Amino acid sequence: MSRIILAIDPHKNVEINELITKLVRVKNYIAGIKIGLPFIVRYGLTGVRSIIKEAYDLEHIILDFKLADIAPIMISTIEPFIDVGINEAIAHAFIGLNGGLQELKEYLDKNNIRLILVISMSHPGSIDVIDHSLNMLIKIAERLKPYGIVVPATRPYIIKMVREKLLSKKIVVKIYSPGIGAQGAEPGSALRAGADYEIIGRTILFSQKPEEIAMRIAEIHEKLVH
Ligand code: BMP
Repeated sequence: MSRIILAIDPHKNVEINELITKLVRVKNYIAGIKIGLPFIVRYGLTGVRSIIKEAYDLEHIILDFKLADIAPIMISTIEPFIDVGINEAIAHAFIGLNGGLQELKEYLDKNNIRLILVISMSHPGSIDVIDHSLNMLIKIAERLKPYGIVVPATRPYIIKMVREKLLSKKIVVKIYSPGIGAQGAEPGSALRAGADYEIIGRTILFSQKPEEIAMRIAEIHEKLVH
């Protein structure tokens, strides 16, 4: 079973139809899609509806605004997307619970949308800032019990550490790991470290043969998950 979450981030002048065509070509090899600001600022709500129309039967349809604001503003940001067919949304863990994530989670729960929290990021700058607060961010996850967390494939030791810490508290969350391919991590490496999904964008989306790449990665995943 594939554990690929396809990050559909358009580059420069790409037409939405090209992205939709690519999605259709790789659909059999992916577990879900993730759309975020680059997609939404180009194609708007209409574009979101068109892409979800092609992906509605996938298990994970993720809206990635990496929300990081006071609760009413996060809720107002996500509200127009509640009925378009998304079932997961990403927010930053570092904003904290009271006045932030607590209220956001209650709102998402009410609307049957699962919350995913960013605990650490895949770029090197995360080591200088976010990762210093890793223990605190893990505590946020322990208290809020989101459906999932984002932990980078570029630093598999963090995936392992976070998974062990949460398991020791009997907290089961899905771990989504970006950083495969274009950012340097090998396909399968995050799953091996304890992740549930690998978020992959450019390596598949910008390839001339997206289905071949997706199929090869899905085969790697199949050997790793039972
Ligand atoms: P790519 O495979 O093209 O590098 O894309 C990675 C995707 O994962 C992008 O959508 C990006 O927003 C997301 N992501 C990331 O790269 N690092 C993080 O720490 C968190 C992310 O959500």
